[in-house]
Order: sequence, then structure tokens, then C-alpha cells
Amino acid sequence: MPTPSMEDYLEQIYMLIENKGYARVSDIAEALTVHPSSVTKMVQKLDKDDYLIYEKYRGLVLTPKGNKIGKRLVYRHELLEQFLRVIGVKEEHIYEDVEGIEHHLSWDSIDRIGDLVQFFEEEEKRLEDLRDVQSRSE
Ligand SMILES: [Mn+2]
Repeated sequence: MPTPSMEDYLEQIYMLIENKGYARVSDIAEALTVHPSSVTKMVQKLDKDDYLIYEKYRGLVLTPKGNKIGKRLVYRHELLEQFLRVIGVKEEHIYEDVEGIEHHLSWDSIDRIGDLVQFFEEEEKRLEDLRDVQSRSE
């Protein structure tokens, strides 16, 4: 199992590759606001653990294992953003709150949150009812 920090890297690397087609050490450092030397160190660890293949002058590619987990981590982040939006959390809190909780939930909880988001998306009325409760408790 990757540590929370490894998860952050795998999530960012997956997104960079999705969006740009590649992930450079400098791009990862910028995305995570860390020093490039920290990125190099972590990338070497991820390589050792078989999540990616890193060659100093050729960049990095995710292994099937790294790609699979990267995809799940990005899905998890997006689902949690959707969840907070559904329950009415203010836009300005959403990103930071997701960063704060995403590494600390079991996949069981993630899947149940997925059910809940789906429950609200299936019928507009359900969301209206929730907003109604919220406007009464303000
Ligand atoms: Mn995240």
C-alpha cells in the first residue's frame, strides 16, 4: 500500500500524464509545491516499488500497477469533491478539505459515498429536499 505522500505523487503524476502526455520532475514539483530534489527522491522510491519507471534523462512512465492506482486516486479525489458539493460545502473549502480527508478513508467508505452521490444525482428532488433542510437550519 502506498503512503499518503506516495498517493499524492501518484495522483499528480497520473493527472499530468492524462493532461499533457508526460510528467516531468519540474511539473510534479510545481503541482505539489515541493522542491525538485524531493520529487526525485520520491520518484526513485516509486520506481523501486514498481509504480513507475524513471530514467533520468527520459522522464517517467507509470507501470500498469502505477497507472491503475493513479486512476483510482484521481477518481477518489473527484468523487470526494462531488460529495462535498452535494452536501453543500462552500466551493472555497472543497479542494483543501478533500486534500485533508482523501488519504484517511477506506475504499468501503469511498464506495458508500459513491452510492450517496448517485442517490442525489438520480433525482433532482432529493437535492432540493436536502437544500430545504439546510435552509431551515441556517
Ligand atoms: Mn488530491
